[in-house]
Amino acid sequence: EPPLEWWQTSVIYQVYPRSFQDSNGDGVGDLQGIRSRLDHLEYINARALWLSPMYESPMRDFGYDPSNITNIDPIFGTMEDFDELLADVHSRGMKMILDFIPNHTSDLHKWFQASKAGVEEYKDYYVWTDGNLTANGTRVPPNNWKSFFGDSAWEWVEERQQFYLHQFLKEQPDLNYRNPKVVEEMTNALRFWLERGVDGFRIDAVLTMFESADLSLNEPLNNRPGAELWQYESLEHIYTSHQPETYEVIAKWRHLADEYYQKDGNYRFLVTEAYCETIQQAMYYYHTGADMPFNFDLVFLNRTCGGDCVDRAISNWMTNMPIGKWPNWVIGNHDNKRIATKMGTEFVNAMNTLLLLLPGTPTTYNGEELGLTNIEVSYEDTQDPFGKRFGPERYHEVSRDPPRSPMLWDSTHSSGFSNATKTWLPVHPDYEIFNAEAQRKAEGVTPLKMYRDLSLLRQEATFQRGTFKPLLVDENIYSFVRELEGESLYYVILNFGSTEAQVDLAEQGLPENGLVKLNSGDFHHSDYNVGKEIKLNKISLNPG
Ligand code: ISL
Repeated sequence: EPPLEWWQTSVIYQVYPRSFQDSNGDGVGDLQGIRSRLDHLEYINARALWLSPMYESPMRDFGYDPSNITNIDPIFGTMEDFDELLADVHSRGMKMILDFIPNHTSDLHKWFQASKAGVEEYKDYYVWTDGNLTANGTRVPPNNWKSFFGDSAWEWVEERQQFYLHQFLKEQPDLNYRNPKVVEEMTNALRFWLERGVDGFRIDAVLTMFESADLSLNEPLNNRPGAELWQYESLEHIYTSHQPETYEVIAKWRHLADEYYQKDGNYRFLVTEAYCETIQQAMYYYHTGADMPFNFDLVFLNRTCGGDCVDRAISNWMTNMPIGKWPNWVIGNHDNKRIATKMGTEFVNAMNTLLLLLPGTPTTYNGEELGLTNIEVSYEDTQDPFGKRFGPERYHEVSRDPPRSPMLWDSTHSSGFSNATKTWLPVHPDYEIFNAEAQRKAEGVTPLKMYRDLSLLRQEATFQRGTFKPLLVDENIYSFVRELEGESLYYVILNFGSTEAQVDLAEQGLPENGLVKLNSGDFHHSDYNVGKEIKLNKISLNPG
């Protein structure tokens, strides 16, 4: 067996730069701030840092709308700050993954400005169309395509007398990947960052990179829940999502990444981001040349999900994954509610246990290692453009602000995140008692200490390379075995029910009076019942 690469053995830790650490007192996090918090990544044994966008941007979508993808936004610092952060990451033996946004740029990007003005060279950098002419002489969009953030995906431009496509905000025009110049420009941008020394990319919103060239109508869907609130749900996006041409572009980026790998022996990692309706769609991205597509199956679990439901989510990926590919798990990110809010705080440790002990690469969104809950953000304080669209009555149903609140470091002003009087999003109200420092120093088990221990345990060969087999599964219990012959065997048993459960593993074909003795070497804290003997036919487990 080939040795595992760094992206297989590391925990990937997502840092949302606006909310991690502010170093200059403007209430917004920045690169020097992140640099000053690298000890935290070491503490939890996260060896790869995925940096959400820090590119120059008007911040209509908080950086996912870059106006220059080879420059740093001044709110986050300078290119020098970036180089310093990267150097520090590398000097700790850690890796850095950038967020790469191929689908669109900001409307303020110089390419779009030139395209809008009809400058020959840039005319076809974006997706333009005349639209249809109505009887009364007005132009209307050519089809029913909807933007992810609502309404038509087409925006009229007086200057050019044409519509352009935007699958996200109208300030995020879609690039035209049928133009080889665009592929070349974006490939050069990747090269720019590879030359600076980054170790990989998270490729954003790959599902929308291509649209069918003949602008076919998307299929209307009747009665899908949420469609009245969110127009995007009223269509099946057959012609605007998951187009096969995506494969070729990502394969090209794989070649580029491999060029660098061959040069210096440091593997360059690619992970794609695409929410999929079917598991087949999700698996398609394993074949694009990316090392893996993010697996969002655990992101959508909620409080009503018991052991069997957890098992379905996990088996879905494990049984459909192409042979020879590598699994991965995600429980949260900057677009989704916090896991503690979705599942309840009592399931934080259970979720982090799944994340870290299942086979494959875990990705943790900053704050999930603390079991942070969503914050409530008033409509006045709402920042997310997606949330704002829905108005004061319903913004909370979709707003992505609640999981984007600042990291909680300690009990000082703004939890040590910033010394500004007002931070860009409110700091969680519980920060005085609930923060990283408190969880590190506490006597008993805390989500942070538990996370750290599991993350260290995950370094054992059995968790890296061992087999995986679901064991007892019922409406409460989800359990599995990790085994590496000649090394060790682990049972991981979790109770996703609401009351204490008695588990009899003897019924699962294990020796009736088998005893498991927890080995003190595995854990650092006394509270894990280290040394206590557990009978396999009588295990009592509290929920979580
Ligand atoms: O948010 C989602 C589901 O909860 C997604 O459908 C998401 O909009 C989509 O996967 C793309 O997300 C990414 O690109 C967006 C940006 O707003 C998101 O923050 C980013 O993660 C546009 O660049």
